[in-house]
Amino acid sequence: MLGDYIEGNFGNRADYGSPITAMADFERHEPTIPEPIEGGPDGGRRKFRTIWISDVHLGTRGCNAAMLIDFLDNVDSETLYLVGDIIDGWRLKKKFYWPAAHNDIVWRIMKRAKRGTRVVYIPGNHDEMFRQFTGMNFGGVEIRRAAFHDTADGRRLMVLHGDEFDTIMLAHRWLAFAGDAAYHLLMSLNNWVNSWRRWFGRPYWSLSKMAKHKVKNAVEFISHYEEVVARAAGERGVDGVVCGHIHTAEHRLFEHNGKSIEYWNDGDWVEGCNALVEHADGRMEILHWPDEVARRNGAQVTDTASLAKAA
Ligand SMILES: [Mn+2]
Repeated sequence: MLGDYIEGNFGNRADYGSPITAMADFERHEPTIPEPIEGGPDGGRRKFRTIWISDVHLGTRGCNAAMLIDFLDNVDSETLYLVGDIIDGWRLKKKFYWPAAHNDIVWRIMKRAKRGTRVVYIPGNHDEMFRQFTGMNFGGVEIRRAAFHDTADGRRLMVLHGDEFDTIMLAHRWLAFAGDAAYHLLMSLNNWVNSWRRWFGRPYWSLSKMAKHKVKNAVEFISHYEEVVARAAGERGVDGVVCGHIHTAEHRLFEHNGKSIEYWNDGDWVEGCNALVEHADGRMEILHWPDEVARRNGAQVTDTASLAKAA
């Protein structure tokens, strides 16, 4: 069919038209939730020098798309780093799940790139299929394996997803996948068992103990991971590192050969809904977006109350 099209009779308008008609299947879908106009009635967007987000997991039910849309509509930056696991290819391969809100997020990011924001996309392990396009540029979105970011106050930070330093990921890919599900199950079972313990006084099953052991292991794993990533940054001679991957937003300081190394993790948009931001002066901060929403709503309520009083 494609051969027919290429070798076909281009003089015949009818023949020429049919493959084009087939192309119309790829319709243009503008965002279902329209983007608010910049600098609109809500006083415009909070401007940052840099924003880092990761572990969005588009294509899964876990992704908190509504919260991320709210974030994107309320902030702006000169540079936006997408620090991996933005699209979850692992889950999409098993089951196709792509709600309108997930499409809206892609639209917002592409529009941002078009408006002039430098967008750097560093694929993670769940979106590793995009790593093959490293060095390329799609609609203003640069694809990189890692990046170096210079802050306004002159610090040099290494930016990467971080699965490169996940020993479980490296040794047993299947275990990383199974371990993730098992961990969540154990966490909920632990809660369940604890409430039963409250009723019966003593546990008749040792699962809670096991769950606690697993949680302790997870805490140790996170701590070890942070140390390994910071050490790698120290060996690279940079002042710090920004990563994602473990869904745990964090800022820690490590020592490497007498030099202080900053560890920053920008969290996730599954449970935490965190972003890492750099202010104009180079100061960095982890934002917990649900807290920001609560603060904003609180402020609005106060405003309405004062307005009511005035009236
Ligand atoms: Mn990851």
